[in-house]
Amino acid sequence: MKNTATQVGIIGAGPSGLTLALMLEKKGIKSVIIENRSREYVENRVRAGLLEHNTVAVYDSLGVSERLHKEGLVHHGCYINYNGESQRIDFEKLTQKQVTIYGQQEIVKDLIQACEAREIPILFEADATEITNLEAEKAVIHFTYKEEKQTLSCDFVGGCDGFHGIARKTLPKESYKEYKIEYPFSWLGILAYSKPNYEELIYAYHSEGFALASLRSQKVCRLYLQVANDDLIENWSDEKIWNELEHRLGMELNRGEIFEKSITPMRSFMIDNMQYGRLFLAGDSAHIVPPTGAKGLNLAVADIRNLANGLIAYYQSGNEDGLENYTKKCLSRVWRVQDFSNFMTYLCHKQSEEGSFESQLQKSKFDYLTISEAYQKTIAENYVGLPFEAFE
Ligand code: RFL
Ligand code: PHB
Repeated sequence: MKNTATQVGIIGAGPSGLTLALMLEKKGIKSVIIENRSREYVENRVRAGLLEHNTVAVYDSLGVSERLHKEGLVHHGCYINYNGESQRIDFEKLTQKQVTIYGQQEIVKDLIQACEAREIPILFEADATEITNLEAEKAVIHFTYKEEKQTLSCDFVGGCDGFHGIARKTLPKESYKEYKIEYPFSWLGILAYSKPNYEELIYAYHSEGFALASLRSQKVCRLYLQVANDDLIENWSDEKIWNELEHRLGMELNRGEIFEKSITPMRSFMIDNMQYGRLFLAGDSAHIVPPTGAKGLNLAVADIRNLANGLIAYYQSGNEDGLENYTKKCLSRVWRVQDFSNFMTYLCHKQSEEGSFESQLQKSKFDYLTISEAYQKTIAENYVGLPFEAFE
């Protein structure tokens, strides 16, 4: 059995783990990343696409945003539609801020490349199985790498291993309370080689269900449809997907080859404690938001900023305040993002029969949006991302 040591052991090479490693490296703090998937798998996993200005600023400060600025698309507004009526939310006018469209897998590629260049070790296909000694001087991550059992001893563990990882399961059950909503609908998402014939994202409520038109570039569209939780991808031919998207969005689309399609359940989930002893959770390991607010990756980066600042203060001056208050610092933002993501989900999805009390309230919210700049501003400032400082 091989035993190694580092300052911060990180489980997971998603946006959380990679960003943490790079923030620490900038201040000379050593880390090792343990990732159970292959590099190819991680770099091609299709997920998020929308970055807040806060997230872009973090990547600028890490010197990893050159390609993001070259290939990313800056958006100054988006549309919210309701059965054919349309309201633009003007981010620029309402908040003087923008968002950037850039695929999560592209960020992950850029971050892995930067880790490589800065000699941060990433062990791919290394499966973390247990975290022990959380209350001792050194914590230990147990993992299997190339069929060999190994350990990594470290001062701290970054539990950046997503919703299905081991970090959250390692927290003592009595140390947290869990909150969750499982929505009665899912998203069928596609990527297609076609030129988008819309310039900004369109969130569309339709009596037959929600649709979202997004994009990745001038050649690739990213589109989503609300489907039932028990629906199967086999039920959706390419033709049926395009027909339904056009119907719900109320516009013709440039159809092209669909090269990725999958169904994702929608849930809100969080725990109200993100640390125990030497273990700190960040990103999807601690919370999931439904994607309607485009917030999951952005929230992960906000957690990581708090964790990195706490670790840097500890290593630079022995000050443990940032680490002790880590959960508290994160939770106020997590609750805000949970509320916004839940709000956008209920605003845009078909949940009850048209004409019911709930659906009339939903329509009334949309009508209010068309007459109130204050309401639009509330949506815009959450959507582009409230400043980090607002939660400090
Ligand atoms: P990740 O990306 O899940 O990474 C966790 C990593 O840990 C590894 N792992 C392990 N490694 C070693 N040992 C173990 N035992 C391990 N267990 C797990 C996994 O292989 C993985 O590589 O979590 P992280 O880093 O916290 O990042 C979170 C984001 O990925 C997520 O929040 C976003 O993708 C959510 N999301 C969106 N976020 C946005 O900010 N903007 C968006 O526009 C947006 N759109 C979306 C989304 C998520 C979606 N899906 C598919 C859930 C759209 C969709 C459809
Ligand atoms: C995406 O482009 O994948 C995307 C954009 C906005 C969302 C969710 C996903 O709210």
